Amino acid sequence: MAYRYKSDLSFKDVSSEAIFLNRRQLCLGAGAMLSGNIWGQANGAVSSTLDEKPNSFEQITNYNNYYEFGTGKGDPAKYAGVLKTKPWSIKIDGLVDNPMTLSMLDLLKAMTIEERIYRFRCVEGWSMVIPWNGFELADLLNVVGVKSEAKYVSFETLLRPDEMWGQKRNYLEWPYREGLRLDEALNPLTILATGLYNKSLPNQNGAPVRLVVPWKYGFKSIKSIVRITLMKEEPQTSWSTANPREYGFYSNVNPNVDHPRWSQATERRISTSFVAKRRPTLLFNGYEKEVSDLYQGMDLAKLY
Ligand SMILES: Nc1nc2c(c(=O)[nH]1)N[C@H]1C(S)=C(S)[C@@H](COP(=O)(O)O)O[C@H]1N2
Ligand SMILES: [Mo]
Repeated sequence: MAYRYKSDLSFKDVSSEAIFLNRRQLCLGAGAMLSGNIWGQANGAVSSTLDEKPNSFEQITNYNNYYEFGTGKGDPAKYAGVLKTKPWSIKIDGLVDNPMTLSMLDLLKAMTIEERIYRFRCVEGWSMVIPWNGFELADLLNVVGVKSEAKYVSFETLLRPDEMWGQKRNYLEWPYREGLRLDEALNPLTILATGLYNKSLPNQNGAPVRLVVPWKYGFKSIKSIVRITLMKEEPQTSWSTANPREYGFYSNVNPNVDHPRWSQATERRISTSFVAKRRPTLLFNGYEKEVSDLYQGMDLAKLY
């Protein structure tokens, strides 16, 4: 049995919606899975214990960054609906023993979907708490087999300008690309998310499958993935290509390393209150215990 990370966030203080859905899922369990078209519904363990209230489904699905559908926070909710996410497949290639193209259904059959309630921090200075459903990226990489020369993982979003109108603008190089060092990709916190609040991932959040790396700034968590490539060299990424001084490859959440144009010492938790509440930014977004070993001996101000 693989070791499973237990989230420090739990259902104790979670909204009634989550508790309702979770119970419903337990009751429907087998039936829902048999239908085979409820993508991303949890069928595995629900991780546990904790103290921060998740943002509402409403907040998580209406305040987004997804530049393929425009740069406004409300644009993805408005425009992402046109993206066709069925059928969908992910190609896994590069330095792997068994390169393959997996359909979304194959992927969901092979993986155990669990719930992970994570803090989420955008480089712009806002944050949320999001109850994702998904599986560890490591589980998928184990299936394909990573060759020993592989040191990095590169991810690519779908390129389909007819549906993604933002791809006709050149504020970023398309398709959107991201990357991780292999040990970051294998960390048990790193997941591929297929749902949130026990529903299939809404298009604006990166349907049908997106990366979630909770200790890094949100732009590392690439949406609507169609390709994963194992590489020897550090991959090119969209944001560091666009502006290397402002967006580094690592982009770990760090209150002590400011963005060239603003401080990262505090953040604003998205809430319904009109009073702007700022809270201190946590090193590695509060996941220091789980990930600080990855960066032993590295100067995090230089390798930002
Ligand atoms: N393909 C793609 N992935 C993306 C983005 C994007 O524009 N395109 N935006 C990133 C940024 S800046 C953030 S903060 C998160 C936002 O995720 P959310 O909308 O689900 O909160 O997605 C990231 N993944
Ligand atoms: Mo972001």
